[in-house]
Amino acid sequence: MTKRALITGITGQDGLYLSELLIEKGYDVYGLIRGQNNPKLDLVRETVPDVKLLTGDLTDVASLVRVFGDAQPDEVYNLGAISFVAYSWENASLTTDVTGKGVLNVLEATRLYAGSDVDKVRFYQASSSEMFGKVQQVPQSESTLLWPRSPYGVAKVFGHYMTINYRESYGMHASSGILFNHESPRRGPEFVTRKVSLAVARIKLGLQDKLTLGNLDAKRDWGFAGDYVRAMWAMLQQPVADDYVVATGETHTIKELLDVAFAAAGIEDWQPFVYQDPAFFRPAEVDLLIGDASKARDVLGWTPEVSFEQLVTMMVESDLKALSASRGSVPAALVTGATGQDGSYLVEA
Ligand code: NDP
Ligand code: GDR
Repeated sequence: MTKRALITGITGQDGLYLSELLIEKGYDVYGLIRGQNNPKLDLVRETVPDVKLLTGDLTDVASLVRVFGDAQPDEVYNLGAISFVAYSWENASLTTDVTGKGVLNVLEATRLYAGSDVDKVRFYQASSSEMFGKVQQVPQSESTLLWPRSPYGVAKVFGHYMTINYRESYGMHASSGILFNHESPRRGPEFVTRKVSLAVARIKLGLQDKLTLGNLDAKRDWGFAGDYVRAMWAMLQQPVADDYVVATGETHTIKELLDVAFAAAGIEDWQPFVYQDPAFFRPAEVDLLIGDASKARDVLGWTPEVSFEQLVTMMVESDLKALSASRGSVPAALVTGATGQDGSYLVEA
């Protein structure tokens, strides 16, 4: 029988990669989409046209109950969240509602949907290496003490323990993937890897001459999103639910990211282009992330396939290609009298 999966966060980076993977495996995929006119709707329809979209919001438990009734899922992947760490200080309460309590809402909708048959559905929670926060132990594993350093991290810790609690309280097949940073050409431009790859491409094409960043000494364990969604799926295929760290085991500074990204565009020295601004520093930083994914390797058989250098080069090349294509396809026009009535309508058109 065809398996059915419900994904929250369908418009995000991971939602798209996971949809592609599940469709390739023959699943019927349902995606939760929010808002009356989500700007990423067209992107989802173009990238994964077979996904069926259902309207709802992580903060609205009634909408989730309805969506479960419509999708009748065998597997639920809870990827929806306010996921930008820097933003979480500015909107801590909203982040707590969506990234934290949103998990409880989906767990509760899952429990109600399953009723007395807990084996009816399996649940995946998108936990994060941001939960480790202040460095206690290197590399970080499933048993490392959690010490979150941002409102986002605190909200993720809530979701993580709530997932474990539902597993222990109700016997639900609820697993939590503690994923370290993973990136791709689909990464949002607010995150540092994509901010850098876009800027490098624009600098190369003469569209920009300056890249302003925050802390260049932070270290992250960066992998490829396409590799990481395989681990999510593998967790839900296990006979027993559990928690797994998913990481490459390699760490790099932002400076090393700059080295590889600029080199990928044929620019030897990034120093003349890169500036620092305190506005991009965080009130509290996670200084060092490096994950020990040996449990995922041993139990799930998971290993990453794309290296750091390949990942960063892929992102720069993708941005160069897209920017070159869009530049080539937009004709230039000179409008005299642009401030007048007709001129301003013409400029707008
Ligand atoms: P994105 O930021 O790309 O996507 C987040 C998704 O959440 C979007 O689809 C967004 O939809 C949705 N969303 C936000 N608010 C709500 C809401 N109130 N109701 C329903 N949906 C909502 O994240 P990623 O794809 O990168 O990450 C997926 C998950 O994995 C997130 O939970 C993230 O915190 C977690 N994670 C990510 C890591 C990474 O390195 N990428 C590492 C570890 C964990 P909309 O279009 O409506 O805004
Ligand atoms: P992170 O990713 O906070 O690890 O969260 P992000 O790319 O935003 O930051 C990584 C590191 O880069 C430093 N940095 C900058 N970051 C951004 N965004 N912009 C800058 O200009 C800049 N300059 C330096 C940051 O200080 C930080 O140390 C991501 C998200 O996907 C989370 O949802 C996920 O849970 C974690 O990864 C694991």
